[in-house]
Amino acid sequence: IPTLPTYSMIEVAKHTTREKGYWIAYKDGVYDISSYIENHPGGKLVLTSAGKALESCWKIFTIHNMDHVYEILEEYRIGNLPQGEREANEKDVEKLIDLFQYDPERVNLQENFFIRSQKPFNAETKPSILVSSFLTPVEKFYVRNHMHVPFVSINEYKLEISNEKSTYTLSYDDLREKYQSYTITSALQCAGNRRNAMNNEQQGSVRGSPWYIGAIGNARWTGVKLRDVLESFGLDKEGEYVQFFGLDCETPKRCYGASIPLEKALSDDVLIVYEMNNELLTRDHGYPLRILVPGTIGARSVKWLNRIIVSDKEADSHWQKFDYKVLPLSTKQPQKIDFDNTPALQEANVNSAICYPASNEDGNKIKVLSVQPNDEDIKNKKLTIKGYALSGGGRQIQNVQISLDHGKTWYQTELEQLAQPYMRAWAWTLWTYHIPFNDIPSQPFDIVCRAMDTHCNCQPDTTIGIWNILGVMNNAWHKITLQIDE
Ligand code: MTE
Ligand code: MO
Repeated sequence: IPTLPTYSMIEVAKHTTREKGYWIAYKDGVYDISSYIENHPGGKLVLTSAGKALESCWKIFTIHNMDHVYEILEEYRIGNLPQGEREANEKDVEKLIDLFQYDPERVNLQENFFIRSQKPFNAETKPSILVSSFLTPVEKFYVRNHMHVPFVSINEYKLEISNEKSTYTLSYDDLREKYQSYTITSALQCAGNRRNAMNNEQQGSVRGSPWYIGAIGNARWTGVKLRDVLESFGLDKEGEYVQFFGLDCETPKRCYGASIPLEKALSDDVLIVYEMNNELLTRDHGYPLRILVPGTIGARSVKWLNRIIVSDKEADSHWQKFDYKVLPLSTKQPQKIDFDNTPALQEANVNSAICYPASNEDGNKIKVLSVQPNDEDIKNKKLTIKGYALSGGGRQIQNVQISLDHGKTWYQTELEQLAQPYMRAWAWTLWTYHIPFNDIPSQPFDIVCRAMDTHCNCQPDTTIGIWNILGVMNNAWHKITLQIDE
């Protein structure tokens, strides 16, 4: 745009404060996005690229839907970049991509996962694997990373624990030697699990990684009680929240972070974990230490734990304040005010899904699933159906049912679950049902499942009443359509 002045990247780099304004470069333009940031929650994220080229941040975070930002960006254009600066930006991009070169090596990905993004790495477990064992093997457990995987040298590692008045540190060995170890079995599920079903024609599309039903797993977690650690420093008396920050940071001050109420933090089963299924935590799952908040959305179980802060406030992180919330259901363009007025998600809701039969193809793409009954099923003249169910806050599943006529008639499934103390049912439930061939209506046919927890919380039949723009907490009846090939 010839009528606008030309600014170098050096000039752009000086504008990273409220006083000077927040400038960014994108393609061959220079933009002053100060007023955009004031009014848009997503703007806070864009802020990480203030003074830089926008591409340098967004190219690597491929899952963020930034299309709408690019569209409105033109309104904020104040100038042009001189020729040649573009190439310089390109180098910037490369530098940032390098962060991911320290991600762990990952094996058998195609066999175990549907991969949602590589940088950052996000992969969900294939459905048939979910129901093939009560504990999900570590190498098949879903991975949800918002950034690169930080590289931790254990000798230098220190966990910082503080409140406003005092700061303490623990080495990895201190933590393992000074506190008693505990093991619990607990499911971990992303609040965005099953999000893709909220992308539908009637209701529109939602933001975020398009998970099918596999952003979930169930494991044994070993560590020390967060309560024991807080008590040992006298940090259990004051404050309303406990904040956790990871070592994965976009800038030194913007690290992954989340918080939970102090009361939950002091409850029996919130752990600082070092082992998953009796093996040291792997790097993708938070080595050397992560938090496990059972019964609560996965986002609060912070990996690569760096700091614990007892505070009167919730964590001041993007993921606590501007994500993982069920925004007012009519909201299509989230505003800061929506986020400020909506509580951060904590406890999970009741949910279930059909995982078998399944195919190796991405569940999101299958309209009709063709199955060949196995020999056992042919002999018994029954088709075996399996899935998982779970609820939040320690509530046990009391039943899971399936229907072949969209909810008029229901069949009770057999449950595999652990005996767990009241309100401490953290593990998931696996369920099985054998459909007599005679009960199968004309083909192809739909199967839906639904679960009820011990507090009689039920799943809604469709997404109609629960659709939300961030696509979180989808627990509508899960439906698959089958065609039996004989
Ligand atoms: N902790 C850090 N430091 N960084 C992250 O990106 N992702 C969170 C949570 N803890 C995340 C994190 C989210 S949204 C989920 S669902 C779980 O970790 C996923 O844990 P997993 O990758 O071990 O399955
Ligand atoms: Mo998540």
